[in-house]
Amino acid sequence: MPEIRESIQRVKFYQTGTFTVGNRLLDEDQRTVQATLERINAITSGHRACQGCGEALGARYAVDAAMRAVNNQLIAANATGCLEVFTTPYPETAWQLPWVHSLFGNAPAVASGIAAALKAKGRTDIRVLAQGGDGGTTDIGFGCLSGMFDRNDDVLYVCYNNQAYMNTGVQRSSQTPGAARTATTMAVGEEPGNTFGTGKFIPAIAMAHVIPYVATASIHDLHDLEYKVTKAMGFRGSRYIEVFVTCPLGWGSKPADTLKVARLAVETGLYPLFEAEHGEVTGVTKIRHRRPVEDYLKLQRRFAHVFRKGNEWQLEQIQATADRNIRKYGLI
Ligand SMILES: Cc1ncc(C[n+]2csc(CCOP(=O)(O)OP(=O)(O)O)c2C)c(N)n1
Ligand code: SF4
Repeated sequence: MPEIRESIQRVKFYQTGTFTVGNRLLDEDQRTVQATLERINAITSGHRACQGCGEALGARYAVDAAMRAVNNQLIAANATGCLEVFTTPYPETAWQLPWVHSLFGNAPAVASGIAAALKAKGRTDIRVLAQGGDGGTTDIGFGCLSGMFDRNDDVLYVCYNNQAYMNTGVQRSSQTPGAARTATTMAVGEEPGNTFGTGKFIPAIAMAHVIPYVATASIHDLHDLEYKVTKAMGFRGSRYIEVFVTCPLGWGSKPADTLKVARLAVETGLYPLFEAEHGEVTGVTKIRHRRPVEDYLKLQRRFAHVFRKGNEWQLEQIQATADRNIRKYGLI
């Protein structure tokens, strides 16, 4: 078991500037990509994401950081889903890099093909990014993703995890948490919302492939997201980053609470932030102020039923999940 270090905390609450964006008052080397002239605006303004969309925010930071890390020599493959739909309503596009729309389930295979073509042409300077939602990544696209990991193809795959199929009207995915209400897991019956004990945690499955780099990130800490994307681009071979992204429409949260909800997912322990290299955890982000899961759940209508009389057991199950993560990843 290697020594597990705490992920570097480059910006603290008491430092100059905000925790999330900008930081123009910080030294240049501490600023986010978005606060520098080097930013490429990979997703430019005018797209059609909902107000407060965490996926749009996460993708903007992730792709710009990847662009900077490889001197803007990047090609992206994008699975069908909200990110693709809100950025490319025909004949418009919000993308400012070479960008390919794949099918819903084959973004990893398309990216692998691009990487193979670049290798055949000897263009090792051009790098490849693939991205998609949790449905495209963990359900229909999982076979292609696992194959890409198995071959260790030179691709960074970024999954924007909003815990359901949002683009088609909020259906359950295998990343939907227990008790969450979706269009296909209604809040009715003895076990309202999604059942417990099902689903997949893809970062752990990615680690099981012993690929060079796996990380989880959240949009409430965009410095950390940029740091992990930049680090990922320093490796050759398959890399996987999963970004926890709030979806106000699907979760029934206020658009203004997008960052707060994401922060609480991490501070409750429900979404652990860590990094892993070659299958071993190498860093975890410790929880600064541990919060009970109620604080996170009460901001989202998809969990409203867990506060109803008789459903206390659901609350307990969710708290047990958070406690297990805290123990397993050593988050405190
Ligand atoms: C083979 C196939 N089945 C179904 C669809 C319809 N479809 C398009 S996007 C989508 C859901 C996308 O969900 P997710 O990948 O989680 O991304 P999100 O929209 O939540 O970002 C579905 C079911 C499709 N395009 N192709
Ligand atoms: S439905 Fe959710 S993921 Fe899709 S654009 Fe709206 S907020 Fe973003």
